[in-house]
Amino acid sequence: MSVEQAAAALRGAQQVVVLSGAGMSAESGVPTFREAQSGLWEEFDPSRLATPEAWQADPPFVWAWYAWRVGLVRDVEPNDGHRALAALARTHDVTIVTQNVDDLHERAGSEVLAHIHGSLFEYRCGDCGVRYDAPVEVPSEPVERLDPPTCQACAGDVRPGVVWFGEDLPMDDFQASVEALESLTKGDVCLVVGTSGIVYPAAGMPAIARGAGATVVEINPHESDISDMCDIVVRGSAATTLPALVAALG
Ligand code: BV8
Ligand code: ZN
Repeated sequence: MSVEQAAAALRGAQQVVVLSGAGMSAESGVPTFREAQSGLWEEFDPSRLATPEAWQADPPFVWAWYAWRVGLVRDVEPNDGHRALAALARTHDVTIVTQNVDDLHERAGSEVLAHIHGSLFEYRCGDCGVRYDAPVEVPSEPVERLDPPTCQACAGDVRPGVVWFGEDLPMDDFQASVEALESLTKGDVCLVVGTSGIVYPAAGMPAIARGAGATVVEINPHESDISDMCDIVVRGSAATTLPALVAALG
């Protein structure tokens, strides 16, 4: 029933803003932040690793984790959920805002307005901030430590181009996302896919869509911190629900 409700909401929508979280990529084989990590990283808590303090304390340790994640994302494919969103954009005005640092939306053919928590595939100097565009070595086997590249401008350590806990979001991306949500009106839809709704300010975005008059639809197999404020809740996974939703649109 809820897929039909969501399809009915989408049918009338002029604009659709998608807010995706780690659950969007789960069925591609990319672990979410809440799931236990695999292998070498099993005993480490991502929210302790994704911080400036962890980086300052031990750059090779944090760099090794990101290099492992780069390799993991390079080795997987977008799933049917990513592809369904790309298909939806052929009939609807779809704007994607993602918390994910992978490139699976893009590899499925979607345009992404904003990676509000940055990208695994962008790097910059941790000291002088200069972008680092040279190829990054990804070890074939997970390693516990790996020296980060050296900045060509100041010899500082190159860091991942992601937003760590306690760091500000990239202002342009964040601003563009808020503007897209605020531009929604009654009858439009905000699709919230695969996020626990725990991390702010991303978790506050569905409320902006609701405040603008849009219908908020959650696609998540489990309850999240934003389920209560969604108009329609579809308890299902991204890779099964999104294709069903697009198919129901006819
Ligand atoms: C900020 C990039 C202003 C890195 C990420 C104290 C000090 C400083 C800040 C704070 C503080 N207290 C609170 C804060 C704010 C903090 C915050 O919100 N903390 C939380 C923990 C309370 N936020 C920040 O720090 C942000 N910056 O506020 O700047 C500022 C500046 C200085 C001081 C104060 C404020 C920056 C946050 C960005 C952190 N970076 N990622 C990297 O990837 O390494 S966050 C990371 O976790 C993800 O990007 C994502 O956003 C977040 C949560 O992950 P989800 O995507 O939701 O995934 P999760 O695993 O949680 O859940 C998966 C969901 O999918 C589940 O619901 C599951 O049911 C569902 N699912 C599973 N399988 C499927 C599925 N769904 C569909 N299909 C499936 N198959
Ligand atoms: Zn530098």
